[in-house]
Amino acid sequence: MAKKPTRKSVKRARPVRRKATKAQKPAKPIALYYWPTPNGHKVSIMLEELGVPYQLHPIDIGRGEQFAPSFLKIAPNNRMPAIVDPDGPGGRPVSVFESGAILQYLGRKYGRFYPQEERLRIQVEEWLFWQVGGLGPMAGQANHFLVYAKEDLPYAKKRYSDEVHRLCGVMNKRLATRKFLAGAYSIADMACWSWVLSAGKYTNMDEFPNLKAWRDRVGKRPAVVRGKALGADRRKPMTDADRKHLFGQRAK
Ligand SMILES: N[C@@H](CCC(=O)N[C@@H](CS)C(=O)NCC(=O)O)C(=O)O
Repeated sequence: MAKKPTRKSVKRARPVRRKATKAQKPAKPIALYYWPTPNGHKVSIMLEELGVPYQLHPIDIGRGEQFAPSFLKIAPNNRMPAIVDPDGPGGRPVSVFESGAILQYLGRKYGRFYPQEERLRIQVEEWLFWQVGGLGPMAGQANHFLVYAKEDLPYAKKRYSDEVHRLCGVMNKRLATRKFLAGAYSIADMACWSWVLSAGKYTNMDEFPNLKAWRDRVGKRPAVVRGKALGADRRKPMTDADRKHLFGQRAK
C-alpha cells in the first residue's frame, strides 16, 4: 500500500516541470513605428498602459523617413504611427496602420481598454471615431495654420481654431457627468488626450472645466506620462527642409 503523504514529504516534493506552453513563452516585442506627435502618442500610451514589450522604430517625418519603401509596405499612407506585431492572428506577423485601427487591434488582442459588451463598445467606438475623424484632423489643421504655415491666413486660422473650440465644448459637456469619455478609461480617452493637450496651446481651457479636469486626470496616469515622453527629445523645431517633406505632398 502506498504511504500516506505526510506534511514533510509534501513540502519536499519537487515542483512539477511542465513543458513551456505557448502562453508562457516570452512575448516578442511589437515594433512601433513612431514619431513623438499627438497621433504617435495614442499608441505609445496604449503600449505603456498594456505593459507589453515593444521596440521603438523612430520615423523622423521631418527627414522624410515616412516615404521609405520599407515603411510604405507597412503604412501605405506615408503617415506614422504603425505597428508590426510578430505574434499576430494565427501566430503570424501582422502590420497595422492608422492609429484608431491600432488601438482597436491592441484592445482586442489584450482584452483591455476596449470593452466587449456591445453597448459599452459602441460608446468607445463613437468617441474613438469622433477623434480620428474630427478632433485630430481639425486640431491638426489649426496647428498648421497657427504654427507652421508661412503665410498668415486669418480665415483658415479662425475656421480651424473655432472648430477645435466647438469640439472642446462637445467633450466638456460629455465629461460633465462622467470621469472618462465612454464609461471606464478606454482607448477613446487615449486617442483624444494628446490632441486636447495640443489644443490647449490656442484654446482657453478655463472655458471647459470638465475637459480640463479630464486632461489632468488622464495626464497623471504613469503610463500616459511615459507614453508622452517616448522620443520627446528627438523633436526639433521645424526647418525649411522639414517643411519640404511635410507640406505640399501630392500623389506621385
Ligand atoms: N489618420 C492617421 C494620421 C496620422 C498622421 O497624420 N501622422 C502624421 C504625424 S501626426 C504623419 O505621419 N505625418 C507625415 C507626413 O505628413 O508626411 C492616424 O490617425 O494614424
